[in-house]
Amino acid sequence: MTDTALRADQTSHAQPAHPLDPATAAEYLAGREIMAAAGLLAGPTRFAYYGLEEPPKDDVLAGGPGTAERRLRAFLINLDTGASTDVVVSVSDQRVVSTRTLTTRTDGQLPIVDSDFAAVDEIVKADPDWRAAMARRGLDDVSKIVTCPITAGAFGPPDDDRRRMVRVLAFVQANEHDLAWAHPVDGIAAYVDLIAKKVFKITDEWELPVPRESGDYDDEAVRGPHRTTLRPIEITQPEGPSFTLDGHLLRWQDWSLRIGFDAREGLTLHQISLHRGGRERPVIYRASIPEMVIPYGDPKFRYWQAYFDAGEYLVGKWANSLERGCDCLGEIAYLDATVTDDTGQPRTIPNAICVHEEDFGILWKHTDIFNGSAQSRRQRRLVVSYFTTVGNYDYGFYWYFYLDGTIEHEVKATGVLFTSAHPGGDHKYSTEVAPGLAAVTHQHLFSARLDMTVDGLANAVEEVDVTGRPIGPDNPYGNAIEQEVTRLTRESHAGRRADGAKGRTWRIISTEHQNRFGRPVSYTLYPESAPVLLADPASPVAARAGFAANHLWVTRYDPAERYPAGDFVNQHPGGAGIPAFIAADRDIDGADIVLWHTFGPTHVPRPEDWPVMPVARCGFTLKPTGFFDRNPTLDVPPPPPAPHCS
Ligand SMILES: [Cu+2]
Repeated sequence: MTDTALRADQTSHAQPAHPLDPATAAEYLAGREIMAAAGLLAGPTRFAYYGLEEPPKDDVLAGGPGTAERRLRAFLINLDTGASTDVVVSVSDQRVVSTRTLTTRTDGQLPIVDSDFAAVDEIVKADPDWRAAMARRGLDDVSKIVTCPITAGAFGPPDDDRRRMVRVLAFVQANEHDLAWAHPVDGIAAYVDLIAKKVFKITDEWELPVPRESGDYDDEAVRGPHRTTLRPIEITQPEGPSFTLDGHLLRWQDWSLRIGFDAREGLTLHQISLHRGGRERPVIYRASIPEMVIPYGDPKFRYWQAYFDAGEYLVGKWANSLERGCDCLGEIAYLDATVTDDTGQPRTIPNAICVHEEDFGILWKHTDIFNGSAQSRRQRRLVVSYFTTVGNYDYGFYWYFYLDGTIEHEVKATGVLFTSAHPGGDHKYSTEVAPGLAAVTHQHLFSARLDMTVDGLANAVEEVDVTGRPIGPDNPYGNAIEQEVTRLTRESHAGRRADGAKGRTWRIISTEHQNRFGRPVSYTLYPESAPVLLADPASPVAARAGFAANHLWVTRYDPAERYPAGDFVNQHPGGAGIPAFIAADRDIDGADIVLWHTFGPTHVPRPEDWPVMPVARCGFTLKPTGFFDRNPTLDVPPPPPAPHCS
């Protein structure tokens, strides 16, 4: 149980070894200097985003000279004027490549910056009307109140007039250890202009008692004494793990992939390939979860509550430092992540990315009734993961790679419910989770961007339904089960919903390579078929979260199309991202295509989710389908030292 020798600090060279390696601290500093020299950082200018601008796919695949150039992208905001600029610099060529000034009214606002949080607390607590409203509720001591700034969305006049703003809710935190989420001050929100640095509106709609019961789950008085009946479980790999990490290149069994990390997207995986018989077979060029929206379903007062955690808050920036034994068990290799603070100074998050191997039960097993052979093999998976905390929630993002070619993505949602005061009686929009404390029904809708390369760039998507057929001349006993295969040929027809009743899946086929049966090699996407966005299609949130209207979209690859809700999500009026991407209705049959998959739970909170929520899982699976000619794991040996398994 020692840290393996694969610690990745050794990989933080100033000069990255590969064009897709994450930006280094030295590169962030160099890029910052270029921006400063160009006069882009004058006054109180802050970095709302700063990250690697990846080279175009064609260049990377061709290994062309363009890949030697390293570019960074920054979103710069002047905190006094609100001037917002999208800048690309070339660190290797020492120049500003492009600058674009946003028209925030139509383009959207840049993400929330770190300093907004502290500023908002001061601004709200200094506002006399807000203080008076708190005093009326018996809350005279504002040092016992915490403020919670929430992105504003875009609701149009008279609700907002397109200024850069947040809406601020309040919670009581009676002492340092108290869990503030247990004590919402309901009915009141302060609307803060982040540029004018003042409260410009207060909505004070009702007063409900502040729920009193403690939610401090680490207080023995709340949780009771720790149970003493759990005996240790230890995972040992006496010969070390079976993977190797060379810089950011990870190899395990037939798999190879590159690990990236971005302040906005979090973990990114690149060039995921399988190697068999001396051949490299690409599967996915790039995989990430570039957006998520969490819309809440109470039509009163907090109708505006919906966060886009990647585009508005940058999920990667809030990544946790993981601890062996607590967060990950066994032989772990960690990679650090480098992001920046809002002045563009690099900040290293130690042990942000966890790589390890897990036993995963039975891979295959059979006791043959005719030849008497009894065989059993163990499944294993390679796990690449990170955890992040965005406000009240914590999310773990896990990518799994299996011996049989399966890829899975799993999100583990945990943390603390967002709370309000329960109005009493049967309230159809929320659950009472503690006396007088409510948690509103909401959704967590993630968007996976899967830039597929199944045996090359020429791919297409087939929708596969499995249906029973009525009794008829060809089906006299009614037992027929038929596959209905529909090719998705254009972007306008590729916005699709899952259908659990039809076992609907989507097959990503190569239009160039066949298996030994002469059929296209493919991978199949298995969705979970949970609800898509439940907000009315005419609602402001639906306009901004166009990606969440369907489980699947397929677009033709364009390096500029990276974010499913658009580049500038904060306060965007709507229509950006997927709806804009598919407007050209490009041909997606036999092309270089990207899949966008919406998944995630519709969360009706349970009392058991309070005061801290046991992990809720969601995700999707990609399985090889005729990608191999037969079960690719026949060569997996029986597990020693248990000869009776063979
Ligand atoms: Cu939830």
